[in-house]
Amino acid sequence: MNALFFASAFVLLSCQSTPERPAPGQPPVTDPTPPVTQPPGNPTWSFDSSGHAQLDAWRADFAPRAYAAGHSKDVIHSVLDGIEPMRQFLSVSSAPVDQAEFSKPIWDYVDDTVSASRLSTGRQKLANDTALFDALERTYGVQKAYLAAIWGMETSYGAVIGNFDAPSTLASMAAEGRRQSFAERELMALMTILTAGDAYRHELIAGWAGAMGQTQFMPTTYVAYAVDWTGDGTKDVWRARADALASAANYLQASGWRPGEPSLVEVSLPTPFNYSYANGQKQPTSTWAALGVTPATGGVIDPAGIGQSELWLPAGAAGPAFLLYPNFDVIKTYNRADSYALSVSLIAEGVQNRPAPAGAWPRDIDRLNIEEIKRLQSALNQLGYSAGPVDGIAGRGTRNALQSFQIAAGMLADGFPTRRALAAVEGAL
Ligand SMILES: [Ca+2]
Repeated sequence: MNALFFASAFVLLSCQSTPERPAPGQPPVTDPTPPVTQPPGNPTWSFDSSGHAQLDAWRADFAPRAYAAGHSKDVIHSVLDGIEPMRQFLSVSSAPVDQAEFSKPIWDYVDDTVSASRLSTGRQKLANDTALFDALERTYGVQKAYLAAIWGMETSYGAVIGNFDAPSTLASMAAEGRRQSFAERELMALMTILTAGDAYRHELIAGWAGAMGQTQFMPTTYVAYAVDWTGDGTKDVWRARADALASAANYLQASGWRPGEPSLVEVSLPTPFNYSYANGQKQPTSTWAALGVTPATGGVIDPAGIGQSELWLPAGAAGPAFLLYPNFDVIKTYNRADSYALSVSLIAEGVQNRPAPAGAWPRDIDRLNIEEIKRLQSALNQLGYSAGPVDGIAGRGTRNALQSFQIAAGMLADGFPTRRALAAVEGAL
């Protein structure tokens, strides 16, 4: 993904045609470079022009470096011959690349991703593939509802895996420059995949940012975690749903998934409630109970007996409330957005016929646009509440700073950026 990471309350998308599609993690993988000693001498490199000077210049520079890293000349040519400039990274006409950014409230993101059709399809997929999901849950310890939820979120259960050529996509990202070393690492992982015979060159199909297959693995993630569940000798995350799902389960297990535990539990808060407890800090389950925090939809607030959790109010005091457990952070190794982990969690509930969230979103609240969030951040910084960079993204730093201001001002301290909060902060300058 780009250096843009989602804020907890607002989701920043670059544009409709190229939604943020972060990698399944950038895990601490081993260097995918094969330990090959090259024959002596420097081969000469010759490629047909891609028609894009910047891409050609980058390729001429990268090919010998990939060779020096141990990849064979044949494989380097296989990956780099015929690459084309991709407009999501490189301007290919006189029309500028659309980089319009807009903020989107988290409830719109949840509405879009936790749709009725996605839930009903998920239930069907679980019912049709019970044996597979049960076996994956037994093997990797990841509950099948969460596996189905990630599959549904990433590619609508394999229906939308993208149609970009992965080498062209990553080469364009590299040539664009801002994420050059990341993209080059991923390209070398593609070379490793071809060398291992896991896929043919023409099968390297990806989403717009290079993530591949039904569970959207970046190439380095594929090299480190992809699994041949079907036993046919290839890790076909594109066409074999069993390989893709096993690979995702293997990745989640390696990222620290805790078997049998929920990622979150929706709760109800008493009135009045001291919202300053929703500050990103964990509290013991006994503290939540003593404060009057109760489960929103029955059961108990800590069904797995984990012992502590963080209270999260994704839309402030007027919206639903959740206790976050460690698996929430494991989901975020797939995609660093809180909103993504929330949607995966809600889909996992929904495919088990547990409607969530039970609490209503504050759809009519006077939330802030990007310019107003920048004003809020600037004012908080001037007042000595460190909101971090003035970037128009109301992430945790901004919200914690606002909450500190609200506590000092004796206001309802939920850290949620509304016009009323902005007026109070600017009024204190
Ligand atoms: Ca296979």
